[in-house]
Amino acid sequence: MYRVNPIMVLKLIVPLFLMVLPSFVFAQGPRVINITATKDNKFKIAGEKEPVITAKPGEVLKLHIVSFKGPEFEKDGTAHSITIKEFKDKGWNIRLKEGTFDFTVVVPDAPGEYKSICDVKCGKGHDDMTLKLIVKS
Ligand SMILES: [Cu+2]
Repeated sequence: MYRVNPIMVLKLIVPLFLMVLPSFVFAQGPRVINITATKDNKFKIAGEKEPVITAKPGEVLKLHIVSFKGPEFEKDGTAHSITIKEFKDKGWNIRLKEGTFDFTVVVPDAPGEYKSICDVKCGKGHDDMTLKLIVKS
């Protein structure tokens, strides 16, 4: 009958564990960007004068968003959006209700400047409710 030798198993598992261990110890979460969607329909980004996110190609970001309803919103309560046309299908079409939310996004690989618009009619200021994503390495 075949029996598993516990020593053999240890000899296999211990080196594997030691190889994988540093990736746990040194693993850092994604960089957090603190964003506020204000009730007068503006995006504010902590630490920035203008609503600009600067990131490296392929960087993973956690967008921590506090969102307030403007004077107008959609029937289902959607208040604003962060929508970058070019990357709509890659997670850059974030629909915001009122509240606090975290979204994890991946920055596009192609360096450049991308404009995010709000595609929810949120009232006065809506057309200017933009945000800029600058991708550079
Ligand atoms: Cu809007």
